[in-house]
Amino acid sequence: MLEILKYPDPKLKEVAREVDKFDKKLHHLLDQMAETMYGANGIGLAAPQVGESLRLFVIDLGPMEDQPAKLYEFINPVIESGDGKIVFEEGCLSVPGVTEEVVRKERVSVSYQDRNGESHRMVAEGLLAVAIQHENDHLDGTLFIEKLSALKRRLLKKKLERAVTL
Ligand code: Y12
Ligand code: CO
Repeated sequence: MLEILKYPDPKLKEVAREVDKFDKKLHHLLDQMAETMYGANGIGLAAPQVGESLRLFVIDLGPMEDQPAKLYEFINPVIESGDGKIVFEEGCLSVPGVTEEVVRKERVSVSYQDRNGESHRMVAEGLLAVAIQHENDHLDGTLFIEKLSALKRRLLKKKLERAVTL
């Protein structure tokens, strides 16, 4: 298991760099990230959360509506477009103990590469679209708590800072 960095670790605020080597080291990192996500009962994990400043993330939402669980790996993702609006109660393994409603696009079109460097495009909606946007924000150093109203964000940050200094 890899260590999951927690808010307010400054590494969570960095903009991650593109992946340019699709080698064994990358495959090992992806495998370790999936193991870490499952081990922490998460449904998504981005490389910056484990201290790796790289543009990649893994998602597994578990079994849904008669569909078996599926592990998604997104490398160098780019959200090309989005539409609609969805409000979802989000949590994050880097902000333990906090869940808040966040407004996102209901549907997104995302281009990305797989672990072998092959390019793909996917249209995702609902929970998968939420997860992709949440994880993609990590690659730009943004946590879901930054998406809240100014008042909610201020109250929550005070609460989190108090918890850190206790
Ligand atoms: C929808 C919303 C957010 C995402 C991003 C991925 N988020 C997670 O994987 C959140 C995991 C999580 C796990 C927690 O711990 C346990 O369940 C044991 C948790 O509970 C506490 O921190 C107390 C909160 C969040 C994808 C899709
Ligand atoms: Co997160």
